[in-house]
Amino acid sequence: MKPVLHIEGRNATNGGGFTLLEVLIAFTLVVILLFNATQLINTASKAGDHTAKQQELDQLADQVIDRIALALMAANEERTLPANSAPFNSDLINYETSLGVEDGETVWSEPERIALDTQDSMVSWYRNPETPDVFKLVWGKHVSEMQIDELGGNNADDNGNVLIDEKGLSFNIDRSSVQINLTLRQVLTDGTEISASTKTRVAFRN
Ligand SMILES: [Ca+2]
Ligand SMILES: [Ca+2]
Repeated sequence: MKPVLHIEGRNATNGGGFTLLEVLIAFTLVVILLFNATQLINTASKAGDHTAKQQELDQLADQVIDRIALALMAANEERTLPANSAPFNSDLINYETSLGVEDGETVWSEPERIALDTQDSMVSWYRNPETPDVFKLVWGKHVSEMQIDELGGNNADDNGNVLIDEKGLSFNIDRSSVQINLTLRQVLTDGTEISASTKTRVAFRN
């Protein structure tokens, strides 16, 4: 003989079940809890994304300024233009490096340039700039138009760093060294803006 399965149900009439109202309230609570949990996960994941992007941008700023510094270390003080000192500064630098000595004479490299291209927010390196033989390499992207808290074109030092109207990439030479300031800026897909600033001073070796 087959076993018979008895399921004892409860209903509102005998006082032991759930009313429709109770079910609705429970359902609403579950929906609210799920919504909050989802929001929390989204917020956490966004914060994680921002941290990762910020770290990437910080790293990029360090890499770009290291590359510029390495190039300018080999430059010659007297063959570096414009030779401006703070508060004056420039978003490009022209220089030549010593390749060695031949018959008692120093042999100089072809003219080189490192410059900010504000239209593309890039920093580029050039060999033989402004000639038909120009050779260009992009060294970094996301360069900010201006340094943080600096307003352009007002002939004033708005961010209190001694430099006037300095761009996202700026050079100012003090006798035998050059200070490089670099600020990168990036707008993320959710509209948040992040930035990374770094600076260094390089002594000319030649
Ligand atoms: Ca300034
Ligand atoms: Ca200014």
